[in-house]
Amino acid sequence: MNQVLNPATEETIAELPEATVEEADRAVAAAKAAFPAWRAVSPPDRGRLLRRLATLVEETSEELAQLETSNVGKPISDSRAEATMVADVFHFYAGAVDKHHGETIPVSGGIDMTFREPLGVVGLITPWNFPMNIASWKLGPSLACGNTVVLKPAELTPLSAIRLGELVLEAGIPEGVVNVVVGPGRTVGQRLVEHRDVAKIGFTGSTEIGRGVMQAAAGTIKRVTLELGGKSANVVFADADLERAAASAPSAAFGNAGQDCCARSRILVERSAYDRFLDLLVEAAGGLRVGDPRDESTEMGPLISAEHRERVSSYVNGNVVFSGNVPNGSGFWFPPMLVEASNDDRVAREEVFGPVAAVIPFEGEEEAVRLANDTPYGLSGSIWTEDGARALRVARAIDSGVLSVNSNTSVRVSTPFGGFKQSGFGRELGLHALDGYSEVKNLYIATG
Ligand code: TXE
Repeated sequence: MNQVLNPATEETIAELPEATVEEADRAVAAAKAAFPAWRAVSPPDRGRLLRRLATLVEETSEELAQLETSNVGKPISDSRAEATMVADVFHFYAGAVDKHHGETIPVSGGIDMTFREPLGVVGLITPWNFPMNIASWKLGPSLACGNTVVLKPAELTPLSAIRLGELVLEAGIPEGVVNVVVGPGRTVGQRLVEHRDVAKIGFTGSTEIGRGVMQAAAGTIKRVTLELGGKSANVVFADADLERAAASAPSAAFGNAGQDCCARSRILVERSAYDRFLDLLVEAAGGLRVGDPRDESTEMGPLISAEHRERVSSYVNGNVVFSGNVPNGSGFWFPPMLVEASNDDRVAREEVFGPVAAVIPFEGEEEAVRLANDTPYGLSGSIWTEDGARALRVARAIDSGVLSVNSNTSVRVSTPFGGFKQSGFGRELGLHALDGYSEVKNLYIATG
């Protein structure tokens, strides 16, 4: 039995049987059987079903948000925003179904055209940090392209995926099109990656497991999209609006208790503004409200598990310039922390996945770019400056899939999201995601 906990109280909120490899096989078989009929549904009708799903998510959004908060420990205001995003994602892909199409290409002797074909059965493997959001980012384009799905949520946070699976059926999407299998990664997840009837794996999780997924996928030349870890830089130049940059830096590093692949966990600050910025940053971090995730004003909740807290605490050494307060008693609490560091320190090199951010000085634009790029990751990042030309120069020079200027946001429904380097490859969200869930077929017709 899988005991599902509320990380803010350590109470068991659900007990679920763990799926076996045989059940994973049955889910794949169901998805395979459902595929011919699902791919044959006309694009406007597929769009209509996705739109109905989006509307159902809207109608169920409070329930979904409460479920996510109790299972992940994230503040209710965040969960509500995430539920809204799930609906928006399904609305977006409902509208995209008939806008992702082929082309005709001028050739001699005939006519050449391309088609976008679905892949077949896709395996979607999701992590515990944004369970329902990340599930929707993969479900939306998978279904829009005409694939059928086996979704395997993380063991710690399966509840919203199960509820989404129910809503899929309620929306009228036929049985077998979406199958949710709750089971361990090393058995059920691994089985999906190796299964010969699974055409593609859409994976979000750690770089370490992602590496194994890529290796295991080689056996069947499976397509993979990997959205992996990050160690994103928040680059603050001396000419920036320091107040704004400092006010936004704590939530960029400590949002979701730092369990965010886009966390700006390396705060790079130009030396000439370093002392002033650090004062502002510490003051802003002190204002962060850590506590009961059900409270509307809470900005940071607990970590996901005791084991994870142990791992996060191993990163704390060096010069801690700020450590916040956390509630007493049960719950996997860990205080937000700012540590002065060099980019060579472990806290600046590895993904902590907790509320511990490194503050690192730099000297000038060249060093800023060098430090920002001195990491195996390349997922996200920010540049704060009032100089527009510099913002563009630095943005082009940083090897990262997603960047923002004078903002710490990373994810929007309509824009591509994904990594460079060891943060993975393939893009989620926007129209780009559709490329990852379809195959291009080229057809030539001789007319001579
Ligand atoms: O990730 P895992 P976890 C990072 C972060 C975190 C660490 C561990 O550093 O501390 O990963 O988190 C499934 N074959 N990120 O344990 O282990 C697993 O069941 C197939 C970064 O959640 O990578 C789960 O469903 N699947 C991150 C999913 O993979 C397997 C998000 C992710 O698990 C498998 C989360 C296998 N052999 C964690 N083994 C981000 N980039 O957002 C496990 N899984």
